[in-house]
Amino acid sequence: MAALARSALRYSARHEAAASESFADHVVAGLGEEQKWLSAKYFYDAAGSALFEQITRLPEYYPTRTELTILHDHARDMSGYIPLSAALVEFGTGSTKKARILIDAAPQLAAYVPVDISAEFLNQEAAAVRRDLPWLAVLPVAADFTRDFDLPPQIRTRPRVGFFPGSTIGNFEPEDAAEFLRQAGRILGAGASMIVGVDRIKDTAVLNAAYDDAAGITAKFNLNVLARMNRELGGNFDLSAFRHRAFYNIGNHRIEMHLESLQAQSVTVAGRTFEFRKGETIHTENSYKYTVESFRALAEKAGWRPMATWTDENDYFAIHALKL
Ligand code: AVI
Repeated sequence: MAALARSALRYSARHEAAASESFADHVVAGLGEEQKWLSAKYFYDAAGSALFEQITRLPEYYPTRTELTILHDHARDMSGYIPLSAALVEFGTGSTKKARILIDAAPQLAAYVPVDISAEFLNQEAAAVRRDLPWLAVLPVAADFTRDFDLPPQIRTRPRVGFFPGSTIGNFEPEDAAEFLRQAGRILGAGASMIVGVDRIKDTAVLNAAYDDAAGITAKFNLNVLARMNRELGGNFDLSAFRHRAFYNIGNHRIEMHLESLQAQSVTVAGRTFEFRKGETIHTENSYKYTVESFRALAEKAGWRPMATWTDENDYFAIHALKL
């Protein structure tokens, strides 16, 4: 459920035109290309979302744990970038866990606006925050946060602070990440601030392990998209005839996830048949990594001024404060 929010993302420039197409259309188009590919947004059905929650607890998957540590250690400092009686607008609220750390450290906040595509999930989360923090105006917005949406009228006169944790920004192609930041600026308005969690470039072995864990959970997460096509699109993928591949592409500063065909085979899905050569892959995800400087440069290109950056003792992850 938590990851339903992510289903709205445009994971690559190539997906722009595909934003409103059906899963079936997407599969037919993506598997029909020279380099077969699928948008990472299709990972997150109920089974995929549950697997992603497991990933966040894996010993090798450092991002979630590290970001939580940075938030715990520096939330007081971050609070210095949140003006009096401001509204915190969270883009794609998978869970309110991270926002709650910030809210606890920033009693000057007057309102919390979680934005998520799943209204049902959002209302459940909002009710829980309301119960725990009765002094805070909790104003959920059910919307696709990658598109323009209206902020609640109640916060029209309040200063706004955007919140985008989880390095979800890394799943956008860099030009889409810049476009997202530009759009967030338009939505939040003049004088806004933004707090963004971003995974950092680091030792290749650490990165590779985070996306190819010993317990095989990330492999299951990746392969689940084949199972999903079987379930939803009448596919006949044999999951044992594909293997999970994840590696850091140093030149492009990104983890790439693929599903590699272990044999020559033909597969039927969405009423079409696709041929696979032995060793051929379906490219299923990019997860871009940034240095502190390269992310600041991206933010500046999108019209934001970098104000502060907090990190962990290993320099694995960064949380940036930006201002318009
Ligand atoms: C959601 N997103 C930030 C995760 C990432 O690290 O790129 C998705 C993920 N894919 C494999 N493991 C985790």
